[in-house]
Amino acid sequence: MAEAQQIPAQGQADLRGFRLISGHTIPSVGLGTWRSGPKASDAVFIAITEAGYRHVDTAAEYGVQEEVGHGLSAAMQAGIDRQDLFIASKIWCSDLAPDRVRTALKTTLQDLQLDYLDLYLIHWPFRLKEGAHKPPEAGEILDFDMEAVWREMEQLVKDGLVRDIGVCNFTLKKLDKLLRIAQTMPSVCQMEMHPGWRNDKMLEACKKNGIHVTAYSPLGSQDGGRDLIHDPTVTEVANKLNKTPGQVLVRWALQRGTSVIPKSTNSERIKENIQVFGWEIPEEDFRALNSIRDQRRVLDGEDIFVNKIHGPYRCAADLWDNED
Ligand code: NDP
Ligand code: 1BO
Repeated sequence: MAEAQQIPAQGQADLRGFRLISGHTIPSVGLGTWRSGPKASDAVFIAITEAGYRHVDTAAEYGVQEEVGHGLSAAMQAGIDRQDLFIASKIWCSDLAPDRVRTALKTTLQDLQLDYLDLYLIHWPFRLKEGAHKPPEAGEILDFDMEAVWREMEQLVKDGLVRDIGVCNFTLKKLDKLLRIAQTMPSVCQMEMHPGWRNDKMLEACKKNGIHVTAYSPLGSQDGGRDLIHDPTVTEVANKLNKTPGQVLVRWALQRGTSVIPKSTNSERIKENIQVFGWEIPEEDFRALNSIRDQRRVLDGEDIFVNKIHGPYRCAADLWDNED
C-alpha cells in the first residue's frame, strides 16, 4: 500500500497540506471526480491505496457519489483510516433552500457511505428549480437566500455532520456579502484556477480574509476545455525540469498557496499528478507561467445559468458580477 502524502506537524512548509481557518488541515493535492463516471470507484481506490492521495473532491451533481463511496469503502477495508481522509462534496443549486440543505447532505453522506464530510461547499451561488434545464428556461432560476442557507450549513458543522463549510464560484461581491452574514467563516473557496485563468483578484481577497483556495480544472478541464497540457510555456518548463506538463500545472497551483484537485481516471496519470513534492518550479519559470496571455475561464456557467431572453442572468458576465 502506498505511503500517505504525510502532512508535517509544522503545517504547510513543504506544501503537502494547508491549515484551514478552522484549524483542520486540507491535503494539498486531491482527486477530482467530475465526469469520472463508473470509473470513479477504481480511480478513488487507486488514488488512495496506490498513489497516496488523502483528499477526494466530489459533488452531488457529478452523479458519481455512489461510485466514490465504493472506492472510499474499499480503501478503508484495505486499512486506510477515515480520519486520515479529507472528503469534500458540494450542495447542488436545486437544494439551495434552507429546508433542503440537511436532506441534501444526508443523501450525499449515504451515497458516500460516510457519517461526516470534511468539507461541504456551495457548488454555485445560484438557486435552480428542481429539474431545471441546461440552459434554464424562464422561471427556473429562483431567489437564493444566501444568509438562510449559510445558517443551515453552519448548523451542519455544529451538529458534527460536516467539519468545514465553504463556497465555489464566488465573486468579490458575493464573498463580501457572505463575510458580512457569516457566523462561521467559510474555510475554503473553490474556483477555476490555472495559468490560463489565474483569477488573482479572488486569490488575494481570500488570502486577506484567511480563506483557503482550492484550484479546480488545474489542467484546463476536459471535454471542450483548454489544452494547457500542450501549452508551449507549460511544455517548455516541463522539459526543462524533467517533469510532465501535468506535474508542472499541479505544482504551479501549490506554489501559489492553493490546494489543487486534478481529475483523472487513468491510474498512471493519477500517480503522476501527485508526484509534485520535493522539487519546485524556479522563480523565473514560475514567472513565465504567470505571464501566459489570453486569460479566460473555461467554465463560465453560461450553459447552466444563463437565459439570454428571460434572465435574470442574460450573459456570463452577469454571473460574475461584471468583475472579470
Ligand atoms: P482537470 O483540469 O483536472 O483536467 C482533467 C482532464 O485532464 C481529463 O480529461 C483527464 O483525463 C486529463 N488528465 C489528467 N491528468 C493528466 C495528465 N497528467 N496529463 C494529461 N492529461 C491529464 O479538469 P476538471 O474540470 O475535471 O477539474 C478537476 C476537478 O475540479 C473536477 O473533477 C472536480 O472535482 C473539480 N471541479 C469543481 C468545479 C466547481 O464548480 N466547484 C468545476 C470544475 C471542476 P483522464 O481522466 O483520462 O486522465
Ligand atoms: C456542473 C458542475 C460543474 C463542475 O463542478
